[in-house]
Amino acid sequence: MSHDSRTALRVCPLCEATCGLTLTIEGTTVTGARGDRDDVFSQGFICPKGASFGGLDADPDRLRSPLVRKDGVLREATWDEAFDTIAAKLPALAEAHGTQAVGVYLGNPNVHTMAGALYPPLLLSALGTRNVFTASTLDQMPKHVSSGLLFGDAHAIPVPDLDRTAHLLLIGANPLESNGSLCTAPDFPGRLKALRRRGGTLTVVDPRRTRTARLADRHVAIRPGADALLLAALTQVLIEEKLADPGVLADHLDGYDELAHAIADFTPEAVSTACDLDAGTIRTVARELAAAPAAAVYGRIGSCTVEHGTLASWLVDVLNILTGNLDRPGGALFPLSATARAPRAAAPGKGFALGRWSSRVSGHPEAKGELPTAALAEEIETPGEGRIRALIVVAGNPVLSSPDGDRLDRALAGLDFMVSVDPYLNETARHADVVLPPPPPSQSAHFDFAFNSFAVRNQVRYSRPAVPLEDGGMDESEILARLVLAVGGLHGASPEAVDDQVIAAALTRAGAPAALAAELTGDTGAERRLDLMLRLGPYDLTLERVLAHPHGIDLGPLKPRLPQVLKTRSGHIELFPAPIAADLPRLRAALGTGPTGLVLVGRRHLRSNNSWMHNVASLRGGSNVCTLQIHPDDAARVGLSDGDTARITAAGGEVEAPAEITDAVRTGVVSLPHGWGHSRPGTRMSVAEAEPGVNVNQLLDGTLMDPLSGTSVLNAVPVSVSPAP
Ligand SMILES: Nc1nc2c(c(=O)[nH]1)N[C@H]1C(S)=C(S)[C@@H](COP(=O)(O)OP(=O)(O)OC[C@H]3O[C@@H](n4cnc5c(=O)[nH]c(N)nc54)[C@H](O)[C@@H]3O)O[C@H]1N2
Ligand SMILES: Nc1nc2c(c(=O)[nH]1)N[C@H]1C(S)=C(S)[C@@H](COP(=O)(O)OP(=O)(O)OC[C@H]3O[C@@H](n4cnc5c(=O)[nH]c(N)nc54)[C@H](O)[C@@H]3O)O[C@H]1N2
Ligand code: SF4
Ligand SMILES: [Mo]
Repeated sequence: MSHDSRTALRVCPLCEATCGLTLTIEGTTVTGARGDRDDVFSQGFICPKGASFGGLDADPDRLRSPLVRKDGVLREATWDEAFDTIAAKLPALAEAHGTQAVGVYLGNPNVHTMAGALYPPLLLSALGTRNVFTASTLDQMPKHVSSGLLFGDAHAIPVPDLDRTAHLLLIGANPLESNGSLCTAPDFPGRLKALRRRGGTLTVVDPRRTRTARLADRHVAIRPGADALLLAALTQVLIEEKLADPGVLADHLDGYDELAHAIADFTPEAVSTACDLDAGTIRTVARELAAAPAAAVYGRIGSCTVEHGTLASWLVDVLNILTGNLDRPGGALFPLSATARAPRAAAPGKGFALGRWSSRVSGHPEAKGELPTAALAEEIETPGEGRIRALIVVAGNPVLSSPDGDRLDRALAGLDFMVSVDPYLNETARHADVVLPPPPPSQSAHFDFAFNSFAVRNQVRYSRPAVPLEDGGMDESEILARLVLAVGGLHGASPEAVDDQVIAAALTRAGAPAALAAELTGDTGAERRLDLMLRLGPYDLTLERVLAHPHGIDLGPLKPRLPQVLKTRSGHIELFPAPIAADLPRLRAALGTGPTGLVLVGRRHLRSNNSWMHNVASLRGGSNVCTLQIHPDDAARVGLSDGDTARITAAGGEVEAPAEITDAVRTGVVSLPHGWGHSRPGTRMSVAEAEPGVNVNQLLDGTLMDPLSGTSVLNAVPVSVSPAP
């Protein structure tokens, strides 16, 4: 360590695990990152992405000032010019063409930033548009819908009690690469190993023999897309063999008899062909689940971004409920984060409504106020009243992350106006008229509003910026507050006024004295809002107290919270809600289906993240490559040798990638990672462009989706593969 170097603590924003980092800083540059051993939650764990924090932070391709398009060319501009341009264009467009003419796309990193949690809701209400699209309909929307229907609250997502469970049934997730999702658990791998060490068992359902599957007692290599059938059969076995025992939950359940009746024909024998699993294995998995002293069923991407994503997500919790594991230690529990609203007494709620409105062109029902991202392109392209003419993208790259990027790319080129809030000029932002770059993470404060509510332990940590904001930079909270003002006709007003308004409204809603506003501490509007949420939250905390604990405050293991969490109209868990019942015939129709050809699944790599970390040189190479994984039997049948260029064709188009022959994928299945395809002109990601890979989502035409949630089918997609000519 040189003389003028110092350290600073910072929670890592790069995945859902939220590890505490100790950054080494020379001057204003982050030169190193290691795990913070004293962090109350992560206790020193770090992965290669966290260790590359400095490289990512200092990436020379990061934009350091806004860009504004003049005469067709994006040029560096001042913040005033950027916001003046937005204020001159957007309100006028909405005035001329109606509020629906402005669309919004919110990408994944919004759940990783403070600004992304605090300001997008204000942006949406300032705009008043229903053309709201997010990465959720490429991801976890099925889980929100199933939780909404079961518990009356789309955000009430139970998480597996990893540290105390005796049995984990893990479906379509690969936490050894992803480090976990909708289950915030620093050192997920270590927690799985600890489960095995204490005599617990791990079953992994995945068409690939992943690193996670290799750790398991049992790997069930299911045919992709068939998980809802498997889960229905597990449920059927529990009921038929009288293994279902909801225990104390029985008092809070509606719909058990209807469920039992509806599921009766989904026997292991009936689903066996479609799942390509033998019936005996399915019965064994069900019996082991029922016999475990405490067990949790947990499903992620592979169970969500599929044709029956909502049914699979629902059945995951049906299994937790029927085995009495929901809401009990060692099972699946509802976290209570430090910024959650303090719990009220249990009482019936408003319930969860789906399809309150529909998309204009194809009539897709909304879910949680959102329309399917796969429908964004047609909403821009199709003439008529309500056509999207302007788009605001915050932290997103749908040209690579959603189906048929070429079509969306063309649609974006036809917009009247586009704003992108992004540190990179990526494949999507290249179409923007104004690009607003947030500062690098070292210069930003960090609080996990989203992930604390999915964490396997209640805890709270807050990091102030580790390095002062660079000259000419603007904090993302201020960027988004100014954007709210600019679109709402209040351009030029103080961004702090936005926060003051929110604080006043929150105090009124909570029935707290307005004078409390004056007691809030914090250097910024965002900090004062955090302080307020902590004070109104369930643990009687303040910002000051959290700041006094730089390694975090442990708030203890997850505790049972039922029936208080329930917000259904009945005040009960609605085990067999009507929209689910109406979708079940579609699953029944799938009983008869079997493999007809190759299907495509995705994969993630530990040293990458969706579409935006391919620009960090130190994370590239090795197995972090865009190859088509194919089983040796399939490779031989289609005539591919290892390293040959394979042509993959599907409904949305075709791509070519090197074949990687491996028996880690089961027969009948091929795998390509997503987030690649950095070959479009006009971007500024020089490292990524050098070895661009291909965009797997070009294989999709966007028509396949889970109808209840509007989530795109990204896994179990029919493809054909041949050697490239
Ligand atoms: N085939 C296939 N497609 C998939 C998936 C899959 O498994 N298979 N996964 C899907 C999933 S789960 C997701 S979440 C989506 C993700 O889809 P998106 O959210 O659309 O895309 P990302 O690649 O996460 O891009 C995020 C953008 O945010 C920017 N960014 C990074 N940090 C910040 C910040 O602090 N502030 C701001 N404003 N911007 C920032 C990055 O530069 C990047 O441009 O992709 C989906 N697409
Ligand atoms: N390193 C890294 N970490 C990340 C990300 C990243 O890109 N890189 N992305 C982050 C994001 S946005 C998210 S949402 C999470 C996702 O976290 P995970 O859900 O753990 O994501 P994946 O690693 O894609 O694992 C999905 C698994 O599902 C399997 N699968 C595919 N189809 C099926 C199917 O039909 N049935 C079953 N049972 N399995 C199937 C795939 O083979 C794969 O192993 O990861 C987050 N963390
Ligand atoms: S596991 Fe996730 S949060 Fe932890 S260091 Fe790696 S990227 Fe950061
Ligand atoms: Mo995601």
